[in-house]
Amino acid sequence: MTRRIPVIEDILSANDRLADENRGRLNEARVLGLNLMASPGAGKTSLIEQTVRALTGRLRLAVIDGDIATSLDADRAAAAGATAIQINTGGECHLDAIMVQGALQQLDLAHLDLLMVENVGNLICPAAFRLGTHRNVLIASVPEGDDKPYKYPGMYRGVDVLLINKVDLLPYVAFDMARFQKGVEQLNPGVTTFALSCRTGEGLPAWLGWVEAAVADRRRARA
Ligand SMILES: Nc1nc2c(ncn2[C@@H]2O[C@H](COP(=O)(O)OP(=O)(O)OP(=O)(O)O)[C@@H](O)[C@H]2O)c(=O)[nH]1
Ligand SMILES: [Mg+2]
Repeated sequence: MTRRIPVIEDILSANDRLADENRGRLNEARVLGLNLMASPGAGKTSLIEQTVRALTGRLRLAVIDGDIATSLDADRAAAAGATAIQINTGGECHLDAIMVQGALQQLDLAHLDLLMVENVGNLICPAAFRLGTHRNVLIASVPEGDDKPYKYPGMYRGVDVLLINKVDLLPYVAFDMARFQKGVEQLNPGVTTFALSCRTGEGLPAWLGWVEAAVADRRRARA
């Protein structure tokens, strides 16, 4: 008889150990790490671009970009002004702690305040693998539909911050905000939520304020 579940548990616990090491390195340098997760095309890189443009000069930022192939997203983050490292997963549907560990070795953490990690676009696998970052941020977007909390509960349950992006499209898309928020509330009551548009800039200041406050908390925290 095969023993499949213990193997999966071993993989996850090995990943957890590496995630703890990553967390230790970030804590030592007092760098806030954010793990940005979302469906393909929800606006992860757009949010990174907006955040980098708004906070460069106030914070020292770096980006780790996870994708199956290409350096397109890291190129966008770099063009916006961040130090950016691309991880190509070679087909894997999520980042894991060892991939992030390799990228951290290429960064001068002592001279950073904020590290944003763009995970591979999907709502399933990234939720299962801790990276060592401090906060999980989920970017939902209006065109995806209001049923996503119901269909992908694992992702919605485990996040610390929820962004609802592309609110500029609300007049054109059948997205029932009340239904969406009811689903979120059942899974993750009271989760910090910001509705915004990376296209128009609506709602971005509240997100940027949250980021700056979280960075300040991290810098005050003991290593
Ligand atoms: N209308 C509108 N379009 C947006 C908004 N944010 C992002 N987009 C567009 O959505 C598309 C996907 O945005 P990305 O930022 O590349 O999305 P992503 O989540 O990084 O995508 P992957 O990395 O491929 O998973 C682009 O065409 C963006 O211009 C928004 O607030 N409103
Ligand atoms: Mg992207």
